[in-house]
Amino acid sequence: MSKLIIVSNRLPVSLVKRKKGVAFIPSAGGLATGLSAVFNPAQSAWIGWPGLPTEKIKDDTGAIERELAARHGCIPVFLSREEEENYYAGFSNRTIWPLFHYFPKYTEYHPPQWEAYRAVNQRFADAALKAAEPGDTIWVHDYQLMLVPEMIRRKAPDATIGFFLHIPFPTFEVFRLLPWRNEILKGLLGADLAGFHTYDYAQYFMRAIQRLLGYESHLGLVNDGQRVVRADAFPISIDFARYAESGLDAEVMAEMAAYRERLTGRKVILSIDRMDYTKGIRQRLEALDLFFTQNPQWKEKVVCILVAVPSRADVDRYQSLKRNVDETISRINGKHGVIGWTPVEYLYRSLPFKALAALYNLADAALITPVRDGMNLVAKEYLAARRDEKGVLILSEMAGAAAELGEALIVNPNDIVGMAAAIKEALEMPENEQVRRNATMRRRIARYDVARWSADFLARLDEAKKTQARLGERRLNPATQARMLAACRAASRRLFLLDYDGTLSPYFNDPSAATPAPETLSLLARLAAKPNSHLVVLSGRGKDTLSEWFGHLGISLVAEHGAACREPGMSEWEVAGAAPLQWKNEIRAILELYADRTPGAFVEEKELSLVWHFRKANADLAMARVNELKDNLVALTANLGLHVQAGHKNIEVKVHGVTKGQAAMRWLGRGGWDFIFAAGDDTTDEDIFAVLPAEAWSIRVGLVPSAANYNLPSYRETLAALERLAEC
Ligand code: GDG
Repeated sequence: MSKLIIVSNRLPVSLVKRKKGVAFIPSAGGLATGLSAVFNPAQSAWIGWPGLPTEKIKDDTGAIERELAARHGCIPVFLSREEEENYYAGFSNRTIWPLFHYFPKYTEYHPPQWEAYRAVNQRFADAALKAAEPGDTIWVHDYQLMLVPEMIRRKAPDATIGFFLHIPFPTFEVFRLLPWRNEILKGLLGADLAGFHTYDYAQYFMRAIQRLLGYESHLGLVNDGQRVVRADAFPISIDFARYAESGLDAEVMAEMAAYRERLTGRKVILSIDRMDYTKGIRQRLEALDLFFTQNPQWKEKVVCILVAVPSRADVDRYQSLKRNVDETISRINGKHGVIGWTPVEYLYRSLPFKALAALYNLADAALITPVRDGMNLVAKEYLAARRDEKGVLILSEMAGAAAELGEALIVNPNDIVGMAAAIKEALEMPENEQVRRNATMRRRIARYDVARWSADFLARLDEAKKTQARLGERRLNPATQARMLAACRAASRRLFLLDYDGTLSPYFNDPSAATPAPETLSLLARLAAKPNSHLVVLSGRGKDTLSEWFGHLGISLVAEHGAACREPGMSEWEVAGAAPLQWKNEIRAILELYADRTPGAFVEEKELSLVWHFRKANADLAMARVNELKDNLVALTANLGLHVQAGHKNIEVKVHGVTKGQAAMRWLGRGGWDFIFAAGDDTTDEDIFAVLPAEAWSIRVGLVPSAANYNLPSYRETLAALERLAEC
């Protein structure tokens, strides 16, 4: 039976040192609580670090491994103190965490820590490879393990790998600050499905790929030329029933009663987070301070219970944050408090679940105002716990949860005045309005709980695999290639129709850099020299370039996507039609205007066409301009007998009816070919595929849908296939 293998930095249980040996306790934090709810040890395995450095475990590792496997379904990856310091406290929490939460000032860039991150990621990947059997699904989690998908893929090319990021994926301007940004993106692209909490994060991820790696994405599918990877939003949720039922638990009720007695009728504002600078605890305290200053009538009538769970205490930023929070709370309590009333009741520790549930159930408002948060589960847990649908959620717009919880009082966590006003509004909100808002949000969370979230992710992963399989079936595989070679060998007249850029050569930013390699020229010469064979190179390039590159090979050439042809023995190029070209002045002026407004774009003039190239331009700006330009051109060209065609990072305006397909008919029309091979990577090559007889061997380079019979991932595989044809 196939199984699910979860890979995350921490296991759902953590090792703690006891007087006699070690013990296991449930791990804290959003990822552990979220995933534990869907983890079934009978059908899954969980790989992760158990939380104590090897130095503290000494020689007990074998026993720990056995106990983790038998009692928890877990496989440990043991880390030394040094690995923990460099990979976890270092690169993960001093580089990625602050940067991805928009704290570039806190971000440190240390090459040795990056090396440690890589080495430890490799250890997690090796553990996953060891545990996985064919048919298993590997689900890698979070920012500490972003290289793992690619590391697994390298050794297990067919593995099913999902990745989920629990923190925000930042915008390009922030992400680009990372010196190792390309490696991180390539690491993630090893997955079949990359999941994020919100649509925005998924968009930022695809934008970064486009800008940094140059891979296009369409409808959430990223194509790196070899594989198609899906990126999508899956807002993580909670175990709704567990929280919804918590208020019925006798122990929870007893806790609530005890709290109520001590609170002597005062209202409660609840604040719960890990002690982290991303959670906006200081700003929240400033807002409380202002609230009490502006609303003295609320003094002694309300208390804020602030729970801060110790976190990453070995990172200095967290130590200084803790000092700062301690001081701010003392200041506020000193300033506003009176004997018998302390405005902020501060707990710096992790509470048992039942105590937490009691607080959720009795709080009149929850003040959740992170300055940046991937999702924030506390917000959802608070709402879920309230069977009475009462209580007011004050939520930061910078939390991923705000995308789903629009009925909350949404605040900007940097707006102290706005937050103070929201606290007042929450405390004074009529109960029927509280219920109206919460009922809607609770229904949403109940429907999309954590079980649905994980099932949804895994179903999409399955679908992504199927999409790949469909594209894979169209791949020119070795068996089909063998049939193709046999057909080529048996044929008496062979025709080869080949595109150049992207098909026989990679793309370069500077088009003039794509001069054919000597091996490619030799390959074309050998193909052309095969007895009874004819070779045609059909390109969008101009006559002069093609003459210069291929003129000496004795092959046929088609320039400008069909505008001009030259066969061996012809002294001149034959130009298709001799249409008057006045249109060029008008169109050129528009294209030049757009080139001036788009740094990096330029206009190329050809015999029968004008081309607007944007491969060197900023991709976002170019996309905006392309749409505008296309609209403009379509309106202008409609009555001029012109055709606007989008190519690979260009837009071409040309005389109607001039296509590579129409040019290919010059040879196809002569008939008598019993082996036809055509390859191209561009939409302009689809015109060739469309006019080929059904039995032709047609190949679209790049894994995209096409009228060709087969696909090959890149020009490399195409050259290899041609090499075999030349030899046969
Ligand atoms: C990361 C992302 C994303 C808190 N205090 C206690 C306690 N908790 C539990 C809560 C909740 C979890 O810890 C915290 O989850 P969050 O989502 O709020 O925050 P992070 O830990 O930063 O989680 C976050 C999450 O991953 C999931 O993808 O939402 O954006 O940063 O479940 O209940 N639990 C107990 N005692 C406490 O005192 N028992």
